Amino acid sequence: MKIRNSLILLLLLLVTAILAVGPGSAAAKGLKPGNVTFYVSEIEVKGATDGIPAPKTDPTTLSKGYGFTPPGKYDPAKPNKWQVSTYMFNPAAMAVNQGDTVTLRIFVVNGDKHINWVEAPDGTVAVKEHISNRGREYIITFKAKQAGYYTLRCDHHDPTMRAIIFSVPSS
Ligand SMILES: [Cu+2]
Repeated sequence: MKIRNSLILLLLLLVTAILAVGPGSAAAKGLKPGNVTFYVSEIEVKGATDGIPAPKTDPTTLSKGYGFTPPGKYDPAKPNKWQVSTYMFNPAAMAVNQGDTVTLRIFVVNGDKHINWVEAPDGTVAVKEHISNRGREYIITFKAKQAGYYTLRCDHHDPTMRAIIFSVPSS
């Protein structure tokens, strides 16, 4: 009986803890809008192998931003070697509170050119389009007036190169 009561108490504590930190909780609602800064890298992840046979992937059918270099085209000296690659933002998911002033300090690690902008939850432009080049840091700021998903986008590698900034509703 003691063990059962202890388990019930533990369960109640767990539920209370989950409710206390959840996005719709009083704790989240009590937060005042502030300034939030994220450091975001623009990176390319790639990998090549001749250790396994290449799939029959047609690179022209892949989503833009995904790359597949088939055997023979990757390295003529190694006819079985092939490569896959993708461009991405890191981190690709962030969270802020509605009303926060959001600063993204974006560093371009890979890719000579990206075309970046931020889309608001209602589809309007939160930050205008600008070209980003490798080796430079770009600082953009916007106020998360709306609740929902802001999207950091790259038109050059869309739709695969996107990052979500979730604006948690203030009420
Ligand atoms: Cu890009």
